[in-house]
Amino acid sequence: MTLRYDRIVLREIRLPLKQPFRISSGMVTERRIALVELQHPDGISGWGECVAGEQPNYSPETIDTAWWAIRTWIAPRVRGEDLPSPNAVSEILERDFRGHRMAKAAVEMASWELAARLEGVPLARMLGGTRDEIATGISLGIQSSPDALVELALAARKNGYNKIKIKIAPGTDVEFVSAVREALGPSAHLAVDANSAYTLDDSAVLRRLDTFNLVMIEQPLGREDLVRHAALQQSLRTPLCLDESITDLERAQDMVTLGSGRIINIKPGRVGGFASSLAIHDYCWAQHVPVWCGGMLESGIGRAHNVALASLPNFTLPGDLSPSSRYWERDVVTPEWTMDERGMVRVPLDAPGMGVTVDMDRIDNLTVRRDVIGR
Ligand code: OSB
Ligand code: MG
Repeated sequence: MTLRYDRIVLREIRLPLKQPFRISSGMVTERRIALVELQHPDGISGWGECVAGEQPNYSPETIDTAWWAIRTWIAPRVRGEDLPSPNAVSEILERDFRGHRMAKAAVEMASWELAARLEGVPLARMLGGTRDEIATGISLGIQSSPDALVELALAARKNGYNKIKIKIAPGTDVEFVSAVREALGPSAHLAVDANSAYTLDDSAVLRRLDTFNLVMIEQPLGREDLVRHAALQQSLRTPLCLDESITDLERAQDMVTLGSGRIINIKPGRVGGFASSLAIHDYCWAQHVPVWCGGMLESGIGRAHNVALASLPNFTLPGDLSPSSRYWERDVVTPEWTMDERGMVRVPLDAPGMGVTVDMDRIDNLTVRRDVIGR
């Protein structure tokens, strides 16, 4: 069956987080999530989730700019066309529109999900995934004290998480990381993520962080600043991992050329979708640069896409793929996402598409706005 959608339903749902999540540039207590449903003429739907936040503090996009971009340019551009493959979606959108990667990704990833359903194959397999379970890490938000953070880190280890990532910012860094390292011992896989909160003037602090044997320091400097990241990487033993800075394949190539980092956090929403993620994955694999799949506090729909992507062979580091119950009282898919005592999440391989079912009653209850493109 050809890939085609004549009707696109955009919905905004609101999902309160069990615990507020604080990063260096802002705090989230409730996720406002835009969901994309692409409807094939035969009654089959493909689902996508937009990862843009409410505020432009992680990237310039927000849910409201993405909503506007999807309904005004992106959805009308690809709706009602016979598409030879989901790759055509990213080709068209990249050629015709600049930026708006999270908006494009929501539609592009839904196109892959729809294509997988139409072909009757699991999304993970369609993307080229080879694993049937993914090692999972946790990303712990900024806490009020080192003791509070230590308590969460100990609980995370007890739950089986394979990596603990600590959000840091100037003033909540060395003391906090040191306390967790002390409590968890020298062999625990610890990482930090600054979300661009530092500059090269903070090199004294960054050198202290270099002494904790961290598996990586994620995005210490500005999101567009590959040059200064390269200078910093030169002065540190710890690998730098880039998140915000990698918006497409070219930026990944620039990172390698300049030496701005040694690891990439691939978030498909950030790079425009799956085609771009696959290109970055393949390039990094050839360059011996390990990648892992980051999270954006997704609902069970976005998580399904992330889990499918993380099943590819060069995703060799644990992903930020916490189970549904870490974020939500109740998720929007069945079954909910779970993690076993070894900190592994199973890749659904016995159903076509993303492998979980969208709970339409739950979605309807949570929907605060809706827009339909097409008839
Ligand atoms: O930098 O990885 C990040 C959440 C919101 C914005 C940026 C980031 C994050 C996370 C959350 O770290 C990870 C998760 O989804 O559990
Ligand atoms: Mg990050």
